[in-house]
Amino acid sequence: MSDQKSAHEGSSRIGITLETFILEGMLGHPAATGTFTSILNQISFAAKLITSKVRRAGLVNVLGYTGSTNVQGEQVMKLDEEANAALLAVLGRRKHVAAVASEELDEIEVLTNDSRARYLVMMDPLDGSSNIDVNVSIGTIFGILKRQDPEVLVSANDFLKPGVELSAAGYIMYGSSTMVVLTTGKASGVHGFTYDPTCGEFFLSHENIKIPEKGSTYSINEGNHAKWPDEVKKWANWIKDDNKAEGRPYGGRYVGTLVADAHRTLLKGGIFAYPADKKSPEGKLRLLYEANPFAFIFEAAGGKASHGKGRILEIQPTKLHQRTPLILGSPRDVEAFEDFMTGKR
Ligand code: P6P
Repeated sequence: MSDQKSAHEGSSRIGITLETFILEGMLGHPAATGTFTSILNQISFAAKLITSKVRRAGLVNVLGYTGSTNVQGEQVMKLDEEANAALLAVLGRRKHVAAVASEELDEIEVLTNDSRARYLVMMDPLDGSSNIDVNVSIGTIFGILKRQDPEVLVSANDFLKPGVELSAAGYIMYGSSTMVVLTTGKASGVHGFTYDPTCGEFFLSHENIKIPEKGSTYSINEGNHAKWPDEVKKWANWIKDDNKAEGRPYGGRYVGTLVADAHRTLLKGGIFAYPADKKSPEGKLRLLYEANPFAFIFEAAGGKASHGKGRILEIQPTKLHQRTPLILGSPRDVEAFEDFMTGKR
């Protein structure tokens, strides 16, 4: 066979738009179906709407804690409520999504019971809202699940599926630039798209993200040290030990926004951990719309996602807003954490 690659085969796809990437089936099945393409395009449209609000947050009085009115005297919604409203509005427009489970809503929001609505979306519309007022990166997290039986009225139970059943997952990070990172699973890979505000498009910037086997950074809120179980304290001391042969101590990095800490860990390797502790015996982070989407993404990128003693994606949910311990990262680093949690170390 000729070793002369065609121009297209040889050339990188960096620089094509998110829409082209999906429409040309590069995100694999089921993204290549019209319905799914539409949902992903709607989410990227919502990302543009939210970006514009996030970038102006400090100017139009849309701050994390204000309940005040803005300069026009309008009642200001908190940015997370705005993000929730924007996502519900765009997802409800084309009747492809039957219902949404959101961190902002106690119950699911039914968008339509039309049998053509084949998908469900779980989401954290604005993760890290406590960081809005100090201009630190925040984000949106989403998972997309196939509706079991479109002939049956949708209910909260339809969302209570293990994360292995997700059709797709992704996040939007509102950082120094706005990025969408998404996947439909290991076979299609994990891909990042960066927003160019001068033309209003997301361009492929990080094709086929793969997490390093092992990293050199750990990310945990050390302020919780006194509340951790002894196994976590032992791991935290070990990771900081001076052992050059084993690449320790690891560097500490902690933003306090899951999307930012997870994104850095995905790109650079290492470990992010929010274990259970005396204050949060079930863990702090939410299973359906924080842990599962990131676990799906990390496993698709060759990483691991654990609750400390097993896969996040195998947890059988029982409640919409249930919490879980969450450990994300390079395979070697998550395995080491699990060894401490199971007493092997
Ligand atoms: P702590 C933000 O409030 C959040 O939900 C996640 O984005 C983040 O990882 C975590 O809480 C930070 O929690 O207790 O360290 O402030």
